[in-house]
Amino acid sequence: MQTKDKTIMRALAGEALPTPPVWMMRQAGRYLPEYRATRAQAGSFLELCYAPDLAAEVTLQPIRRYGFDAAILFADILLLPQALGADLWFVEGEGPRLSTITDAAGLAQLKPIEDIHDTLAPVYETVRILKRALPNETTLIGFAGAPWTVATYMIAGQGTKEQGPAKKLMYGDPATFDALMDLLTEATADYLIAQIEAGAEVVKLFDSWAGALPGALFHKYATDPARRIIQRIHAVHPAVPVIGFPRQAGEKVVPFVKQTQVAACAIDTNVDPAWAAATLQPLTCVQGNLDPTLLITGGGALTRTVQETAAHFADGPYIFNLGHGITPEADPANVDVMLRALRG
Ligand code: 1CP
Repeated sequence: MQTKDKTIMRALAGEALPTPPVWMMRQAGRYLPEYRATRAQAGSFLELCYAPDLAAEVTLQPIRRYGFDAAILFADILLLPQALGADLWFVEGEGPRLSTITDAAGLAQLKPIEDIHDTLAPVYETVRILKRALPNETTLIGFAGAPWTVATYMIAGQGTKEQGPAKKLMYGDPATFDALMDLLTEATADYLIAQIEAGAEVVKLFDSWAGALPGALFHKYATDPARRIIQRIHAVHPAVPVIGFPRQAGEKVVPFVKQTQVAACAIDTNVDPAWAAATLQPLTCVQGNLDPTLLITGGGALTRTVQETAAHFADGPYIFNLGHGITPEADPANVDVMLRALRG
C-alpha cells in the first residue's frame, strides 16, 4: 500500500472516513505487560530508547495487540536535550531529571546542532527497523517535543506544575530564553527531518505545556516555533503531514492552526468536541480527545463517550485518539472495548 492510501494519511489529507482511523497517545507503555517485560530486559527506560531492536519491539506491541492505524516511534521528547549535551536521567517512580540551563553561560555549553545526530542515530535506526517491520497499512509517526515544552524541562531540570522556572527565565532574561528557543526550534526541525529521511511518514509536535503560556506570548513561543519548524520540514519534504498538539491552549488553537499549516490538530481532554467540530474541523483534521481516565473505569460510560465523541466529528476529517496519554493504571481490556465501540 502506498503511504497516501493509508487511513491516517487520507484523514490528514482532509477526507472524512466512515470509520475513523485510531491510535493512542502513549500506546506503547506501562499499562501493557509485554512493554513492562521488554523494559525490564532493556534495564532502564533510557536504555530502551537507545536500543533500536527493543524500541522497535515496544512500538510494535500495541499494533500486534490492537491493530491501530498508526504506530508512534518509541522514544522521548527529552532525548533531544540530551543530544544537545544536557545530562538526563530518570528517577524510578518520579520522572525525568536534567542538568539545568539558567543563564547565558549554561546555554553556551550546549553542543552545536549538527552534533545531535551522533546521540540520536539509534532513534533513526529504530525508525528504519519499523519501516520494514510494520504491517503494510500502518502509518509510522515520528515526533519531537515543541521548543517551549522541551525548554521547560531544560530550564527547571524536571517536570514542573506551572512551568514557573521557565516563565521566570522568559521574563527575567529574555535574551537567553529567546536564544534557547531559537536553538531548540532549529534542532527540532533537523531532528524531525532526520526521522522523515529514516522513514517516518507523519511527524507530531508535542507542546504539552502550551497552556502555561500567557495569551499574548502563546503566539511567540508556541505558534511561531511550530510555524518555523513546519516551514523547514516542508521546504524539503512538502508532502509530509505534521500534527500539532498545543495542549490546553483553549481557543488559541484556532489561530495556531491557521498560522502553522498543521495537517491536524490534536485536542486535549478539556476541549468540548462540539466546539472543536464546529470551529476547528472546517480548518483542519482533528485528532482526539477521549478522557484517558475512561480506560481505567471502562463500562457503559466508555462505550457511550467513544461513540458520542466520534459522532461529533463524523462529517469531517478526524482521527480518533485520547486527549492525553494512556496511564499505567489503564486496563488493556478497556482498549478493546474502545475499539469495538468505534469500529463495531
Ligand atoms: O518508566 C517508563 O517506562 C517511562 C514512561 C515513559 C514512556 C512510555 C516516558 C517517560 N516516556 C515514554 C515514551 C514517550 N514519551 C513516547 C513514546 C511513544 C508513545 O506514545 O507510545 C512519547 C510520544 C512521549 C512524549 C513525551 N515525553 C511527552 C509529550 C506527551 C505528553 O505526554 O504530554 C512528555 C511531556 C514527555 C516527558 C516524559 N517522559 C517520561 C515521563 C514520565 C514524562 C513526563 C514527565 C513530567 O512532566 O513529569
